[in-house]
Amino acid sequence: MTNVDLARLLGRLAALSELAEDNPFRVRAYRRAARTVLELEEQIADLLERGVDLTELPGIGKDIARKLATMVESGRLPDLDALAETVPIGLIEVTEVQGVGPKRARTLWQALGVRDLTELQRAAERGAVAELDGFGAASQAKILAGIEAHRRHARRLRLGDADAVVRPLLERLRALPGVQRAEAAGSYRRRRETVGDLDLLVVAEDGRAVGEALAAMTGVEEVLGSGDTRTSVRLQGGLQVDLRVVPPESFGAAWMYFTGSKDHNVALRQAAVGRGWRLNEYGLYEGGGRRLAGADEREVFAALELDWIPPELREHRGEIEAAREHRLPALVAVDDIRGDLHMHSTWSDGKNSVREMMEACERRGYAYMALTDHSQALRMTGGLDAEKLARQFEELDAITAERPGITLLRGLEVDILKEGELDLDDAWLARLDIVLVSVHSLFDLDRDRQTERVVRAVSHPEVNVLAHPTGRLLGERDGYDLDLDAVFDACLANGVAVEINAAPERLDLNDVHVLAARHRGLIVSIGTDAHRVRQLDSMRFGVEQARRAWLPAEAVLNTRPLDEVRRFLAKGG
Ligand code: DGT
Ligand code: CA
Ligand code: CA
Ligand code: ZN
Repeated sequence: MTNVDLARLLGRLAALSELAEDNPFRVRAYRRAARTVLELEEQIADLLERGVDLTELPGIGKDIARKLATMVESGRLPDLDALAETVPIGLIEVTEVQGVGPKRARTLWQALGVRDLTELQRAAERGAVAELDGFGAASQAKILAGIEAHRRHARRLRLGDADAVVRPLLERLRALPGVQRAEAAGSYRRRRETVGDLDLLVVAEDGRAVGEALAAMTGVEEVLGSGDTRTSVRLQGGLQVDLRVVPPESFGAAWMYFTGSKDHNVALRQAAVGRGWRLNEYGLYEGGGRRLAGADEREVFAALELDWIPPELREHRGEIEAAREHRLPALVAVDDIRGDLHMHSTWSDGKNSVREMMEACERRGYAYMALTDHSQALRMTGGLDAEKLARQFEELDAITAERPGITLLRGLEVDILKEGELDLDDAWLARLDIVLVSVHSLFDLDRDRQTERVVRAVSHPEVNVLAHPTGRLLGERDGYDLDLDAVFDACLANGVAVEINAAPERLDLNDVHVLAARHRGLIVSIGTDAHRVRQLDSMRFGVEQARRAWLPAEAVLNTRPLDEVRRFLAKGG
């Protein structure tokens, strides 16, 4: 069980306890513990394995420590199972609907027998909610809208999780007899950070057979609909898949249409209409009906006198005008990356040794890498103080002496302390090749104080990169309240790069923030924050978000050759 799983179970326990009208202090304690777990850098499972006493963590007492150990051991939380006998588990989702909350959920359950979201929707649609004391027609309408919104948001899957499903699924489809082509479209192809549902396109002789094969695949939980050209299924874990079978002469047009985005499509269609033509998912047609293009995307773009637009840019942010004027940027690509500037080793909470991380980076063909373990304030991670750093340097001297293949930059991910002070003294900061700074505590400070804190940290002359600048965890935790404009200004004034943290649960900065950063002229560093060798693979997720922000390779620090990176780190340009 990961920390996210553990926090989710504790959160559910808190919600059910509250619905059961349990002691409010206990409810609060569960919530607090869930947050502590979520904000931890190191996995609870690893802490337990090392024999760390969990009660040392803030907000974790003996009782919750025991629960955590049970969950890690068995994957279950018996108290939650017991409570679920008396309170319907589906009510938790009801409490999450805007305008409901635990008190009202309890009322809806006891007065109307509502046990889950669907039952609440039915009760509201037949008008029963409006008749309850303290509800009324307005609040019933609000609840219906809330259910709709909840369904829209709560069901989005992180891109990284979608990838794990989609890649094997496409392979299986491509291996089916009679399938000529199978591709993903939609937000997945545009590499949005989360995916609502998955849109797949297939060229095949027998559409029905492909649909049936999809429906029969392992991992498919429910078939929502099927026909000759379209099949919809829901996978375990909730992702909905819409598969469409298209004729080869329409494939390009269909791929464009279902890749979207919707706003991009609308603008593109207007471009066709402007010439007296028609563009839809079947092809591009002259007014008289003569077909101009359709089989191939590039052919359709070319017929419209547009350069081909990479899917990541199809968000209606000026890409069509840029394609017309041949000024789309050459977007950064994974192959442009020459090094990874954020990673951890067993010196703090990483799972692989420095040597293993170096070998893995060398295998990737990187010219350089930065080792950036945590600083001492993150005690649970075994963060480094000056004394430990000195010992690390000795090991690094020995390793670099034997490995000429890749350059190791000596770094640290230095914690930003309460008032923006740094968690290492200046003399040691000066000895590092690269200094990352980041916030790992006091997420709740008000906007002004949080902003001041981060601005002060990046204004320190030894700082090079602001790592995971907003602190958000996708789908789990919003970023801290921060005036990013002010932070960006301070970074620019001090020669500090902002990070795209490529870990799929972070993607921080996001695409929109990166666009803003780039407009200000900031340099972006893409770092994986890898805590084990395998996570070095996350680089591509960071690159994809950079592409969504229109970044060319020059805007990304770690596409540059080593001497230029060193010059940047020395604040010489
Ligand atoms: P998602 O699934 O919420 O992450 O986002 P998308 O972009 O994958 O949206 P989805 O699955 O509803 O539709 C896939 C694509 O199909 C969408 O990006 C554009 C196209 N599309 C869907 N509905 C419409 C529409 O009403 N008009 C136009 N022009 N295109 C549409
Ligand atoms: Ca979709
Ligand atoms: Ca769809
Ligand atoms: Zn980190």
